[in-house]
Amino acid sequence: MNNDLTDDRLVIGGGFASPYSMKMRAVLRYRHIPHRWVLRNSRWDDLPTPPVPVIPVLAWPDGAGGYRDVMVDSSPQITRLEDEYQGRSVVPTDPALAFIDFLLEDFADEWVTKAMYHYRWTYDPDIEKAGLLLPLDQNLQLSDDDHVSAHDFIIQRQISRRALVGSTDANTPILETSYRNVLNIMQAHLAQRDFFFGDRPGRTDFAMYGQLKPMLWWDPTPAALAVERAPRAVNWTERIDDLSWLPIVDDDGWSPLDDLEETVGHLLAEAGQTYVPFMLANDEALRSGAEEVVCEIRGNSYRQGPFKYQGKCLTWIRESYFALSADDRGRVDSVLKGTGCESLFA
Ligand SMILES: N[C@@H](CCC(=O)N[C@@H](CS)C(=O)NCC(=O)O)C(=O)O
Repeated sequence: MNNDLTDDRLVIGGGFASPYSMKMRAVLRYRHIPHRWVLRNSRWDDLPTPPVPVIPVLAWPDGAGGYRDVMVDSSPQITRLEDEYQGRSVVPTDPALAFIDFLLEDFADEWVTKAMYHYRWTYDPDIEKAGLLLPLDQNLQLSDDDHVSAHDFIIQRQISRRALVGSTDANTPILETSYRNVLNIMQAHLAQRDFFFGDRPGRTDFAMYGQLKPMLWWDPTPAALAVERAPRAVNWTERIDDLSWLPIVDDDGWSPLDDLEETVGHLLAEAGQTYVPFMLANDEALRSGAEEVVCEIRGNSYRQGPFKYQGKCLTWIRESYFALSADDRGRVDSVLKGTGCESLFA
């Protein structure tokens, strides 16, 4: 129960180790949107249960101690915040650039997340750390006995879900290669610019940060790899967490579409070789009712169960692409040409 009826700040309910929670908290901080952070399922959590029980949850207070609305899913959350709050926008003013940003946001949310889940629930030091720390989000005074059972329960449940997101022994080389490629690209990119699309962060920055914070900052196995390969990305992750200090002037600071860093092209090509074949095969499997998604990724076969939400994501990407003016679509096409991403719209 929210006892302070004058507190009309948005509420974000999430967890410290949850990539999408970190993504959305960073957006709220950067945009100077007044908000209150609540650890989901802790004793401060008075949020209604959303239709799908995932985090982060955003909730809008009703001024009477309750909430007038609640929603999940970080991409539509960002879009709604853009409609409701002015200034420090995370959406580029050029619709063609905004589309490229939206596409790479989805690459981070729906593909890079596989590496995140994979590293956390595959290697012993990562499993042990997450198993010990995750239950404490809900209750810092958990008894030692309950801590042991929560540790065991969460480890067992999360490991049993590995295959659902594609973290299997057979897919391991594909996921780990892609993680290393993303690190290399970011190390090179950040040697030139502070953000993916210039001097201010877009949706891709926050989505990538959401997935990289666990991997570069929290989970020991991927973090060690990152310090060695991509120290700039490690430092970048620390910055994106709270960009409330970053000066932003009106709509300034976005790169022109015809002058993007070469490394943005490399990131699109990474998406084109991994996320794109997966999203297309997933869509195909959802349509045909197949039990398994099978696709070729860099000459290896990648398999996992179909994922409904990712079917929705593909629909949203296509809708945004076809909503562009013919001129903007042409400009987008020239950026995507040869990256593999163009197959999404074939
Ligand atoms: N599509 C959602 C994904 C949110 C999500 O998957 N959250 C995970 C944790 S980061 C979750 O709540 N999983 C439910 C569970 O583990 O029981 C978004 O973009 O925010």
